[in-house]
Amino acid sequence: MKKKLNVALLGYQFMGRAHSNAWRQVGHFFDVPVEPVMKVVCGRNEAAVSDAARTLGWEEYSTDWRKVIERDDIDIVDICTPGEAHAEQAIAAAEAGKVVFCEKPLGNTLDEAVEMLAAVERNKVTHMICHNYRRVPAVSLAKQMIEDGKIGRIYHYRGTYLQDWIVDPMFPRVWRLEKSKTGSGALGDIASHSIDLARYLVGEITEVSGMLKTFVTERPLPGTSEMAPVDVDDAALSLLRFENGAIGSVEGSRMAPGRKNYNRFEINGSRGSIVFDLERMNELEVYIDEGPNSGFKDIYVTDPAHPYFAAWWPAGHIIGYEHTFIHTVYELLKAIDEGRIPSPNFADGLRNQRVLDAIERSAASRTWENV
Ligand code: SOE
Repeated sequence: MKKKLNVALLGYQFMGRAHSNAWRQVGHFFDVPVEPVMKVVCGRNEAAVSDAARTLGWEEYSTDWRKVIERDDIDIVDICTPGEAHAEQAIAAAEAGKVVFCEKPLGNTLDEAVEMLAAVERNKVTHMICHNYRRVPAVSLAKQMIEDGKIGRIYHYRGTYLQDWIVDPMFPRVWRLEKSKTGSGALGDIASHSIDLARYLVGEITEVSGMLKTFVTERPLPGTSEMAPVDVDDAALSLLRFENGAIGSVEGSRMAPGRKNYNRFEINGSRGSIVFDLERMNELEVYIDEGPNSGFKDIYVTDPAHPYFAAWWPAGHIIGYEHTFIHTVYELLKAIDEGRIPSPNFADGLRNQRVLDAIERSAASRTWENV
């Protein structure tokens, strides 16, 4: 019989729901080496968290995450709370010897991220950050192709992550628009994913020249007409220099009408190019230079031979956003079983946060900044 590991989920809103679904489904589709048990979900509001436990499939609920982390029967702590709670919760979980799985960005500040990595290393616990887009089959395929040298030496990375959910100036000032709760705006929330993909696919970023912009500086507090300041960026834009000589750019904006979850990258190398767009996530556009008749081709990444697809449906039966979390959790379970630290982990989270911090410094100084 497989070893069972009890999971505690902190936070049950959007990301918590995606993670709950992953914990529930992973063992149905993948041959998991250890079996996760959805033990307890935590939240501040008792009525809402008890409802979440019932609808999302958790055995128990609690309004006290500290007590849950102290429990001997909890093995994995999954952190899906707003950024302001990440550091305290992750450090407490590490001190209690738990596996720590944390949403991005790692902390609200660089200092928090430094402390979080130190805590998991000091306590020798398994740790992972949830940059789920690495686990889109088309993105994993892009990684394989780059590693196999298919597009040669990489010259350019262009990462673009655009959304439009706050274009309306009367959209309320929710927690994602408050620096004390979330650290930064589009920069940490979505550009951080493009930065993670840049690091995963191209390499380390060493220098940035960044710009941040808040177009709508006041918004109504939720449920009222009282206006409150917005102190995070609506849009973040940066040029990048990579250690391996490549150059690139990253853009995150929530002010791009019509762009719902447009997480796109284009990579150009000496022998070809690769393009990915999350809004067509089962496809990868690839150009390999094969002489005058070369052209971009669309690879339909749904074949059992493609990453993760053997676990799903026959070719052509597409998968979606939620599958990326299932794949991420599967990678975590394999790493736990094999006694190794999975990827991406808190060291990646810290490295990402150093890039975010450098972009903020550069936006303030209006000069290039080292990461
Ligand atoms: C924000 O709108 C958000 O939900 C991010 O927080 C997620 O990380 C991203 O994957 C989708 O957009």
